[in-house]
Amino acid sequence: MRASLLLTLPLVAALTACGGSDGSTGSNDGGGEIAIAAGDTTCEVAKTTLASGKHTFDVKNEGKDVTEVYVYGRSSSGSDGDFDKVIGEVENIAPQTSREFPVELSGGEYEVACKPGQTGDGIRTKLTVTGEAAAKDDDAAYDREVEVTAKEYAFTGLEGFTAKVGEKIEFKLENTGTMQHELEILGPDGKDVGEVGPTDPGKDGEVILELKTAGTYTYLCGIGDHASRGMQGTFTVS
Ligand SMILES: [Cu+2]
Repeated sequence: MRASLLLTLPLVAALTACGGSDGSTGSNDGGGEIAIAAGDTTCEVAKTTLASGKHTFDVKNEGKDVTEVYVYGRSSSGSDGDFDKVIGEVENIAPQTSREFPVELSGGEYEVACKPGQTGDGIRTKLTVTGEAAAKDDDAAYDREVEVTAKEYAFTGLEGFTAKVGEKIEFKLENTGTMQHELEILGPDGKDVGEVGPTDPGKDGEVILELKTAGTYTYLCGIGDHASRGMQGTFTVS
């Protein structure tokens, strides 16, 4: 069934589709949402073979814990890579509520992960997408997310964090303290790579940074004397 689908897909149409596809609703599937039932120990995806194009997943949290759902493609190491590249996600789904998220999928293998408690690798379900593969793996907004918590006067979440050269990391800062904090990242040369700027107590912010050079990076809070009080550390990119 998959093979015949591929054969009937005109190559020319597939090649030109990215330039002029006439609408954001253009799912080759006839549209419609794909339901995901996310429980405390289950993650049921209503449809696990899809045509390439834009799809909307509709997540219902049937569990007792706040959950989040990711769609992962393979990492940059290609067909052998782990499923750890974030293609789409939705977070903070309270129990017994539903959230939707759109994902643009090119041909290939994917995994859906439901993460009850919003932690860990999640409960995984394979997803097969028929149609043309993406030209290169630039279709992800970022490769990985790391969650960092800031309060007086320490960061948590970056202990043991390492990255590969060229990885695009979303640093997500959550301020659980009682005053403003920020997360500044300096490259191996000591120059600014980027930052999540001053963030109010109880709020969060994020920045996507491509870690282009190998070496030791420094992170710190640049507000007042927070860095010298303990809000600083390092991680390695290799
Ligand atoms: Cu601070």
